[in-house]
Amino acid sequence: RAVEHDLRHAVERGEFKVVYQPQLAVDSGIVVGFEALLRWRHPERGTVPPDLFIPIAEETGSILPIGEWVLRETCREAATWEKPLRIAVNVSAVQLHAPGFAELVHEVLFTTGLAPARLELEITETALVRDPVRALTALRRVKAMGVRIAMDDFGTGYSSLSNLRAFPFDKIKIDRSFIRAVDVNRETAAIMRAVLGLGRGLGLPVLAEGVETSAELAFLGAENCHEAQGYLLGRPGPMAHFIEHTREAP
Ligand code: G
Ligand code: G
Ligand code: MN
Ligand code: NA
Repeated sequence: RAVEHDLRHAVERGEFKVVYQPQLAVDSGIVVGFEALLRWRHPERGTVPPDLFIPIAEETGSILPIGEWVLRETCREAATWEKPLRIAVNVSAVQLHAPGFAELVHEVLFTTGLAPARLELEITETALVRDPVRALTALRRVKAMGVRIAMDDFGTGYSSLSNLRAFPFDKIKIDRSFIRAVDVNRETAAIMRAVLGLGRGLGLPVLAEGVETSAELAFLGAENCHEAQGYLLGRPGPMAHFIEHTREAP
């Protein structure tokens, strides 16, 4: 496929960029960090969404140089921010299982000078199932450096609960399918309360993804959800955009 070939050269051609989406503390409304989201500007196709190219990059292995580029780019950028906010970076299963992943994280932190505690790696449950022993080893090694680990898309995997127990997560990111209409849907609200209780019991902060309405945000506030992210609070954008709007500037 043409996309495969183009992906292999996209890093060196400078076709990728990172956009940032703010993550806010629900009680204070203060921005506490940003999630880095990859965008590919293809010379003919225009902007290709990650849902489309990341699976291909994982299949062909080009996710390794791409993932390394994202990590380096975001750590370098975050190290220049005035406020020491957190930067969350998505890590694919292929990266997590590749030999040398922990060494790469260590080297990027050293080279960019970013404090390890400011880096959070977002790992989906599906990234853990391929080779759980190997995944656990890699996660323990990055955690030992002081890097934080968030479980991404919580609730959509096969064994969310056992994964929470088996892996050293620092945060639960609840999938946006559980936030939509949480203020009016009784089942969704019951699930959200249960997950928030789970987070409290385990001592893990919970972030709600995909918050789009103020009624959803009000529900999260009333139920003491720690953090939120979504179009209501800020769309993914270039860092320059946040620096101009001083309220969110890092
Ligand atoms: O930004 P958007 O909502 O289009 O992202 C779609 C999907 O692509 C999300 O599941 C997100 O986690 C994933 N994604 C975005 N950026 C990256 C990245 O840098 N690496 C990996 N592995 N996944 C990413
Ligand atoms: O899977 P992950 O959580 O990494 O993906 C984040 C994706 O969710 C990004 O592609 C981002 O653009 C998207 N996203 C962020 N906020 C919202 C929102 O409020 N609504 C919807 N539908 N998508 C969102
Ligand atoms: Mn994510
Ligand atoms: Na997610």
